[in-house]
Amino acid sequence: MERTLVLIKPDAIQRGLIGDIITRLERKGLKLIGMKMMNLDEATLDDHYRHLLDRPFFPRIKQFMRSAPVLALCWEGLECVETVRTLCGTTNSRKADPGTVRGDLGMSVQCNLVHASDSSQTAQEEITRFFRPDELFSYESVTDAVIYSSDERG
Ligand code: IDP
Ligand code: MG
Repeated sequence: MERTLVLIKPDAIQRGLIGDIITRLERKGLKLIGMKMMNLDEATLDDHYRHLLDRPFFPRIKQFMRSAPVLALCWEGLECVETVRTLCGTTNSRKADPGTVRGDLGMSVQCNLVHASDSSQTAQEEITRFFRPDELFSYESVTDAVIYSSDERG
């Protein structure tokens, strides 16, 4: 099974949307294997958003991401990197599809409620950035037998 990293961003924390966002991912059938509230420091954000270093809005997103704590979540599931990206919706919340987190709950590009890893490789890097190994939990999910077929469970 694949793993991915989700950050519930400061706007969602301020708006009281933690429960709504986690519920969507739980109800989808994903397994929560790590959860941690934290204040992000400059160095972590420089690393996490280094693909945007040259963009004019880079200082603004860092300031936004430090305006309140974030909730870091690690989820596990079959092809869950792509599945979670789909559930989050496109970056610009105004254009995100209805039914997605951003499409249902947001109006902004910057304040778009969630971060989700964009590839399996990025997910591994990001999980390591936000969680120590002992903060991730390996356990049998009793519902996997009805969430997946036997061949999908492997
Ligand atoms: P993603 O979160 O959908 O993967 P990225 O391009 O990786 O999008 O950008 C990271 C974050 O930077 C976005 O989620 C959003 O908060 C912010 N961001 C991206 N593009 C813009 C922009 O044009 N203006 C302001 N903020 C932006
Ligand atoms: Mg991204």
